[in-house]
Amino acid sequence: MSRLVYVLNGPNLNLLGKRQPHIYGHETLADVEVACVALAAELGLSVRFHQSNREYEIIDWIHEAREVAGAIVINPAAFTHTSVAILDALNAFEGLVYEVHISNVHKREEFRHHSFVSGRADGVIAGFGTEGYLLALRRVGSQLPV
Ligand code: CA2
Repeated sequence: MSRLVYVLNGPNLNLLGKRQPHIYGHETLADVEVACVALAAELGLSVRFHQSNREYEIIDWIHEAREVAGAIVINPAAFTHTSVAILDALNAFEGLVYEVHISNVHKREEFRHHSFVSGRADGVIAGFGTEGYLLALRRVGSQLPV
């Protein structure tokens, strides 16, 4: 099983650190990428880190991951609550899937309480800020064979 991990980010996460810091914190997505790449190196993982505002691009990366990756860490952002297409793509991926949310979606509006992706995810992290990505990577590191 490959120790390559796709870290995928959904719509508007390119604004991380630039708006709504009371909800999503001060770190930018570029900061998160740097932290993920550094931790991955420590854990003997490699990372491909992507963000898109377009659902089809996220689906295409999931398809790509099927061929090369052992795990996907995904923050689908608003697509979490709407996208059967992302769920279907993840169901066609055989490796580990961890779902990450920066905020605690269960403490927020009712429409954020349901996730299509959780029906496939092997684990879900919500409300740990951007540290959630690193926690998910640590779990990938301990779950994938060396
Ligand atoms: O808490 C999370 O990580 C979310 O996936 C973030 C999504 C939201 O729709 C989910 O319900 C929970 C929103 C991402 C938008 O990110 C922004 C970051 C900074 C400023 C504006 C938007």
